Amino acid sequence: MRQAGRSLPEYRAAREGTAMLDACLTPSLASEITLQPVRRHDVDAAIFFSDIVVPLKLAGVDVEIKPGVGPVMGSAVRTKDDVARLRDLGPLAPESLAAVSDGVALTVAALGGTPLIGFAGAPFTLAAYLVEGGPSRDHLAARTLMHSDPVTWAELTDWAADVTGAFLRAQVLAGASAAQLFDSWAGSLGLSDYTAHVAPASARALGHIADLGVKKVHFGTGTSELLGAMRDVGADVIGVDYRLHLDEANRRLGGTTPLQGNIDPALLAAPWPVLEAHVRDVVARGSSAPAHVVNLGHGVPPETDPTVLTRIVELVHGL
Ligand code: 1CP
Repeated sequence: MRQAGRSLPEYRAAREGTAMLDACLTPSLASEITLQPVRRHDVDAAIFFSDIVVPLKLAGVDVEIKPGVGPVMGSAVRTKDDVARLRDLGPLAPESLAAVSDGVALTVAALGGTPLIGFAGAPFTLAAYLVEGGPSRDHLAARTLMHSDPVTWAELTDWAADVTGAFLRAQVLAGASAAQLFDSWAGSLGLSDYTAHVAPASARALGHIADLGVKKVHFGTGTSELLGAMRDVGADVIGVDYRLHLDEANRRLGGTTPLQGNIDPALLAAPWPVLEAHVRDVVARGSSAPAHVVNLGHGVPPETDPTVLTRIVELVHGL
C-alpha cells in the first residue's frame, strides 16, 4: 500500500524514463508493475498500480505527479468559478477509462486467480489536493472552503465522487475482486465535519459500485475517531492506520466489521526481533475482529529493504 512499489529495484527499472501518470496509463506497464510485488513477496492479493489522481487527469484536470513530491495541480481550485469550470469538464465517460480497464484486464489474466484490489481516492482527499493545489499538511484551504461556501464545497465533492466512482467502477467491471477507497487525509477532520461535509460524497462514490457485489474497504490515516462514520458510508471492511490497536478499533466498531491493518511502517527499519514481535502483536489483536486482512498501517517507505517485506509475509502465512 501507498506507493509500495518504490522500494523495489525492479519497479525503479521499469519506471525509468516514464512519467508516473504515463506509466499508470500504459496498460502493459501498469500490469507489469502490479505483478512485481506479488512475484517477489508471495502476497495473497495485488493492488492495481495507478494513482488516486488518475481519474482527475482523465477528466481533463491539469495534474502531474512530481517525483519526491506527489500530485501537483496546474492551478488550485479555490472559488465558485473554479469549481464551475471543473464541473464543466463533465463526468468521466466509460470510454475515457479504456487504459485503466485494459490495464486491469491484463493484470487479472496474468494473476491467474490471485485477487486484484482496485482502488480510488475518496472525494475529500481528492478535494484536498485540488483546493490546496498539491500535498499539504493540514488541508487548511480545503477546510476553509468547506465552511465558508458549503454549497460550492458540496458541488466540488460530488463532482469528485462521480469521477472517482467511475474510475473504481471501471476497475471492478474489468475484473478487480475488491475495491478500496482511500480517504488518506480525512484524519484532519473532526467527526461533525466529516459527517456533515464529507460522508455524503464518500457514500456517493461507493454508490457507483454498489450493484457490483464486491467488498469495499475504506481506509484513512489519523481516523481513529471516524471509524464508525467511515463504515456507515457503505464500507464492508475498515482499514486502520498504525495509530490504533486493532482490538480497540474492533471495540469501537462494535465487533461487527472486518478490519485491515496495521503494521507500523516505521518498524520496517527496526531490528527483526522488534518487527517480528510487532507483527505477532498485530495478528493477535486482529484476531478479535470478525476477520482480519493483514497489511501495513500506511505506506512502505521507499528506502525499505524489500527482503524484510518478504519475511513479514512468510511470518504471517506461518501464523
Ligand atoms: O502502493 C502502490 O504502489 C499501489 C498503487 C498506488 C496507490 C494505492 C499508488 C502508486 N498510489 C496509490 C494511492 C495514493 N496516491 C494515495 C492513497 C494512499 C496513501 O495514503 O498513500 C495517495 C494519498 C496518493 C497521492 C500520492 N501519489 C502521493 C502522496 C503525496 C502526499 O500528499 O503525501 C505520492 C507520493 C504519489 C505518487 C505515487 N503513486 C504511486 C506511486 C508508486 C507513486 C510514487 C511515484 C514514484 O516516485 O515512483
